[in-house]
Amino acid sequence: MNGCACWAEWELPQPSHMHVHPVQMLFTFSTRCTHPSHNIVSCYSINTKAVQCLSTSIRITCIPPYRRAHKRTVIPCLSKSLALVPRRAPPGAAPVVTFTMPSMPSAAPRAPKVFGGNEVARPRLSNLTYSGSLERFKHGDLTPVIGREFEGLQVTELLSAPADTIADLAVTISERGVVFLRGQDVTPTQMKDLMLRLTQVAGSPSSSGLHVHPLTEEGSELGDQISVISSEKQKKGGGLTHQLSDVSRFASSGWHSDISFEPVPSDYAMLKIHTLPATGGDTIWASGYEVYDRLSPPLRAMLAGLTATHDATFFLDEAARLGNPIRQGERGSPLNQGKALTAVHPVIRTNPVTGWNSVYVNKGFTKRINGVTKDESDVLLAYLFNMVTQNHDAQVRFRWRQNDLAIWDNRSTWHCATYDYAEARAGDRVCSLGEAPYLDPAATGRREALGP
Ligand SMILES: O=C(O)CCC(=O)C(=O)O
Ligand SMILES: [Fe+2]
Repeated sequence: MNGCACWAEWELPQPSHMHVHPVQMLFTFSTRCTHPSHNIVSCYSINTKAVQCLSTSIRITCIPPYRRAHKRTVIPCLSKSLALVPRRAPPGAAPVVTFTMPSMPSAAPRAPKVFGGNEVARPRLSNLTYSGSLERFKHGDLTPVIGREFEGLQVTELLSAPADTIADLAVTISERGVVFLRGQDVTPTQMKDLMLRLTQVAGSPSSSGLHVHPLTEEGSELGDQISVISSEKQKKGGGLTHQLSDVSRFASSGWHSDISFEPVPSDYAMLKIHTLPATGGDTIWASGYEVYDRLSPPLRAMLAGLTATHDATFFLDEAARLGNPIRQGERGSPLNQGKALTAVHPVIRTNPVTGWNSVYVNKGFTKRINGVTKDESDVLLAYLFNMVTQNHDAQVRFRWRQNDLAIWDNRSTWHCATYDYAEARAGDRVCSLGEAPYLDPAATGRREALGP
């Protein structure tokens, strides 16, 4: 059904107060949305058995007329009285039961009913709205499903911009997957500042900050939270991804989503490339929303109940080989510490900013789908990885110019570097941490949410 993520739940009177006796009799309850943009009645059919089963609660899903405008609203917005009327009652018949729902504070944060997630790292906001503040900058979409490029928008300007501009940036990145800002005059410290603002305005948990990569050396030149991306470093090992230590001759072996081996992985990442080969060194991103949308409903339903184990034990080997100790203290979240670079996450993940589902396994770090046999896991993972690498119409390839900067949403995209050059290539990367990954069972894919 085209239900949105907007829902409200009230405690119903005890079943004894509800004079709903006839077993299996169908009822329709309807209620009017009081939110200004939802002037539609939402109807649901339930039977008495279902009422009795639920006994103290009913869940109502709202189908709004303006899906785009509305889908970002999370305030419980249904009217307070509810009447249960037998569906085939004679015209004018009185409701079988009428009751008034206890009022709920409209901004009351409710623990979402989700699969996965963690109390310590839940998103503070969901379904952000785009206010249009970035429209004044020259921009264009690079493909229909992923990537938007801006010209003339400087990170330094964003640093002093009002919060709704930063929220618009977050929505744009989360909807388009990756955003490119050409020609940036920005220092690593300013990159960190913007990253912190972005993640906070986008509603990341208060326990999440900027990531400290387990391979970042203590006292490193640009600080703990900047990772230096460098072809020279990569040649020696110790790069952030393990493409060159991998024996595969497929360039696509490097597809990954940053730091998914952490219990609280990245929401956003920012990379500026300042040193470039004459040609080559492009980066490719792919849309996790689009891959989710291309799965059949039965496969989606199966994957929605599964988790996968993400593992970066190879970083321990790399660190040992280089003689560098791994960072075992808090790596940006109290949930990310210690030596075990491994985490279990839902295979399908909801992005809190857009409310859209994405596939969340990646070739770089995901080793095993849990709860199925190893053979099934191998087949499923190979299939999902192929969906990323073989659907070039779900990808965007970016040709860097000096000092270009990319910001992407790691919850709903993958990316892959291209090692097709001999000269030096280098840049700085910052990664912020979001929420512990979760799946909201009421969430839909991007295409369904946007409508035809
Ligand atoms: O070097 C690149 O193109 C991408 C590096 C990367 O994976 C990252 O910055 O997260
Ligand atoms: Fe990466």
